[in-house]
Amino acid sequence: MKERIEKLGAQFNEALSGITDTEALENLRLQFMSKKGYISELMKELGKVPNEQKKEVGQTINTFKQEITELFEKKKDELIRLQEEILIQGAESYDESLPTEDPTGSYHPITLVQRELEDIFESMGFDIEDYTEVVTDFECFEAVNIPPFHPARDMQDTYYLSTANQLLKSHTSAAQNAILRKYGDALKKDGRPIRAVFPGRCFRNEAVDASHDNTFFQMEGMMVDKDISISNLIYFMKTMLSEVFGREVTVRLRPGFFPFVEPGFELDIKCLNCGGTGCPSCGNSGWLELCPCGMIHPNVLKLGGINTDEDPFEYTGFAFGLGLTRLAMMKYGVKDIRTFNDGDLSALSQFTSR
Ligand code: FA5
Repeated sequence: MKERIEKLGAQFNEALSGITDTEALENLRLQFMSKKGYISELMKELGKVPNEQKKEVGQTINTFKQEITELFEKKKDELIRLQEEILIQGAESYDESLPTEDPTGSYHPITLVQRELEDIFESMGFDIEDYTEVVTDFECFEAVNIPPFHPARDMQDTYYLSTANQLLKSHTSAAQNAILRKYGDALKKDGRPIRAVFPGRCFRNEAVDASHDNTFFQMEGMMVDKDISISNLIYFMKTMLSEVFGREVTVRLRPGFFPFVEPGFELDIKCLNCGGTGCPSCGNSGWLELCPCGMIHPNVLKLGGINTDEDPFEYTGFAFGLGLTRLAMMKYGVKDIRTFNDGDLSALSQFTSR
């Protein structure tokens, strides 16, 4: 038996020294260590060895098994290292500074519209803010005057997370409280008006159609100072729209209910895809709800630390929630909102040069 083990050892070493890839190494391992391999055969033969020699022979087989296992592992590591070196050498021949023949990437149309709007609002003295997509129930609802169990919550079918009190932002108004708190001190101490816009992705459990998606962008805006009125709101909305479209567009302002503004309005734009005759982009109404807005509700200003109960109207302000995705539809003549999220590069890469 000892002789047989020695012979197998020599056979293993010889085979191992000629191996240059992991597949051949695995075959050798199976030859020796699989259920039908040489080691199993040796273990079966152990049964025929006289009892007084069994212990010693058993130990020799185990030692042999251990030795070839170690040699196998060592060879495996060597081969993997070698393969990595080959890959690294190959990578060195890649020069990332060389020009590529692939066409350059393009901006998503929403990014383009968002940047354009940011420039417009920045030129009117607005700060640009970013906000998280996961927010708390307080930020999204309570801070904007929608208490728990209030029926106004039904206006937005929301994705709640299993984490306590968190949800995917259903509207950019979720950042209003943070904005009021961030800029409130400068308003009260230095008289610097709050003027901020904050774009962001919103999520709602919508029945998706040509003008509704479950993931879309809004751009919220707020202005707060002493004596801010509806005229200020209308001026900023009109300026923004004529700048974005580069021409006069037909808008209509009608009353709208949102718990965080009083009074509240719906600002609709006459559908630019059909000229107002009705099409799927505007739900066949000829008008597209684009930018609800209104004068900020006293409760929101109070919760944001701006006014106190003693003088709930010391500061006033307006807020709006522009549908950025719908604006992009109108600006670029996109007929179906789903185009923006379906990842079809042939459609989405057309806008950068415009
Ligand atoms: C709101 O989300 C309010 N937070 C807006 C607001 C802010 C009002 C500040 C007053 C003051 P609404 O649910 O209507 O309101 O959405 C605002 C805009 O987002 C809509 O006019 C529309 O342009 C866009 N929008 C809403 N739902 C979708 C959707 N499912 N797909 C695409 N755009 C949408």
